[in-house]
Amino acid sequence: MFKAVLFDLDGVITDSAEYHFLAWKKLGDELGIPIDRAFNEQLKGVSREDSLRRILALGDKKNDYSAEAFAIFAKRKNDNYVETIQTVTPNDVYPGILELLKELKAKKVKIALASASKNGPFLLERMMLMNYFDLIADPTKVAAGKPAPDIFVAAAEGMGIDPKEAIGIEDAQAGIQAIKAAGALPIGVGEAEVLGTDIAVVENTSELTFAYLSDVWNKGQKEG
Ligand code: B16
Ligand code: MG
Repeated sequence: MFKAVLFDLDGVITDSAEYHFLAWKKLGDELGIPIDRAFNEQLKGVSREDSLRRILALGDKKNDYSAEAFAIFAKRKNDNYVETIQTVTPNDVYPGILELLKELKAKKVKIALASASKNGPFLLERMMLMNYFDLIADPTKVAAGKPAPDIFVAAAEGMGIDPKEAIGIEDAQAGIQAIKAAGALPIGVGEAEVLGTDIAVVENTSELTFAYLSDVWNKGQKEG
């Protein structure tokens, strides 16, 4: 049986992935770089700075700005994003997530946050979920962001658990890659066409019950 669940935040626990998208879109419009939802899939799970690099590359403006301008753009996006998440409440927790957290606690399965976001702790506080988490991996302390495995490895090992004994839940292509690279078992939230047909994917977080996770784990163990 799995010993831990490593949660992504944006797009898994709540709809903040949409706010990230809108904030990047606003900045993109200001820079004359249109960002659509298809391109946004490449930004999900990716750090603020790496996201901005990808956006500038998309607009062929990679070498157009100084380090100071780059920092100002990143801050402007974050200020905009932070403004939109001020009103998040426990009602914004995605369906089934609170129930899953409670079930995991009851079964003594460890729970960690493996989010790339520096705003993760603030959002957990707003949703009153902080107490469920045994550990919040610090994205500023890992050498490489998603798709590198570092944040998932830090989340599992920080709780004294081998990543191979953990399930990771993600809504991003970069995040699924990171979970696989860490050696944990991935479950995707979203569309199989986007996240991969080789892994378990749910369309809605209400499907993420303890029974479902156990089922995926047992199948994964047999196949692996
Ligand atoms: P911040 P996750 C990621 O969070 C988001 O998916 C991504 O869009 C964002 O750029 C990244 O966090 C950094 O967030 O700018 O708030 O530090 O999906 O890993 O929970
Ligand atoms: Mg995410």
